[in-house]
Amino acid sequence: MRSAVSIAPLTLLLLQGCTGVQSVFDPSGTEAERINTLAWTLILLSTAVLAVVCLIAAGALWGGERRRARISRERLVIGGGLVFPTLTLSILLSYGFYLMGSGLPAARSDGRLRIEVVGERWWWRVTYVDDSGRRAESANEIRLPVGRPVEVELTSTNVIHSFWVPRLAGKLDMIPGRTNILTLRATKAGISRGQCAEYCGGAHAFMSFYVIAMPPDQFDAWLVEEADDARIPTGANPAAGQALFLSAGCGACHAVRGTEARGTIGPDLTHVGSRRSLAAATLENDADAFARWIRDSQHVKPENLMPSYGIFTESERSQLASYLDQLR
Ligand code: HEC
Ligand SMILES: [Cu+2]
Repeated sequence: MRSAVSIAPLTLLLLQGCTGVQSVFDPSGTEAERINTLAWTLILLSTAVLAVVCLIAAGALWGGERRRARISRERLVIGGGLVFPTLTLSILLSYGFYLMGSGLPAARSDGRLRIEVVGERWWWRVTYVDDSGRRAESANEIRLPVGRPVEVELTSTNVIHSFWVPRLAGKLDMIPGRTNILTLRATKAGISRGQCAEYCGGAHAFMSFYVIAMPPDQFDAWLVEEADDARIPTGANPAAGQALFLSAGCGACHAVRGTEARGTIGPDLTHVGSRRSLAAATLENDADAFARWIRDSQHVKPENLMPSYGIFTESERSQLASYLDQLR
């Protein structure tokens, strides 16, 4: 009894995992809803079977003479031990196939928004491709129009990663030289969190991202802005920050569209200030976080592929930070 009492709070802690931005039990996409239905069907049915088995076992152990005789009859052994499991497992298996089958991508359809996601070490390269073929590159965050199916093309240029947003769909591997297609359809507006689900070395544990599902008209307006070049900095600090950004060589790895920074090794920073997080959901996104990232990136996210920049003075760092922060 005492141990039961001390375990109770722990169970509550576990149950906390059932809600929130990264929970399979709190689906916000068609595919995840299917998985949730299947999971609950299996959990409830297997609980019922377990309860019946426990009852029979209790009868066999502690029941009276007549009950035990009934339990040991061949009918129960063949019926309960052979016919019942074969039948239920076959039905469940077919049900599982049926549910999962309806989640397979339909034939490749034109006019549908595509999002290419490339697994990098240790961040996500995200490119929106609209029906006219126009491309807009971004990183570490995915936006989706609620209710519209979106084809997400997954691949990698290095090692195997795995794309998993539990509230939207099951996980799918990102394999170099292969493109796997996942169809996402968000059913309600809101924020979900995704995580790389295949160990990929170094900073794997810090390879996460947010998915923001928004009403379709807002999404369309957002995508037009996202495809645009970066805004020209106004104000002394951001302007000085931009000059520093270009002269310090950040543009060798990063692109800021509309400037001569065209690097492709690191994330596209054209609209980095408008993202929810920095460095693949490692830091919140504000001016302080930019400054911290620049000075201490190797401490904040050990082994990531951007060097820490100890060379800047504090005021230079804050200029860089104010520049990046206004890249909305
Ligand atoms: C050698 C290549 C390289 C150079 C040079 C470089 N970076 Fe990076 N940077 C990266 C990589 C790689 C990442 C992704 C790190 C991660 O999240 O794993 C990154 C991430 C970032 C991010 C976070 C982006 C996001 O999407 O959240 C910012 C901001 C940034 N760098 C700013 C700078 C600034 C400012 C400079 C110049 C002082 C600079 N970088 C120089 C490679 C570089
Ligand atoms: Cu990984």
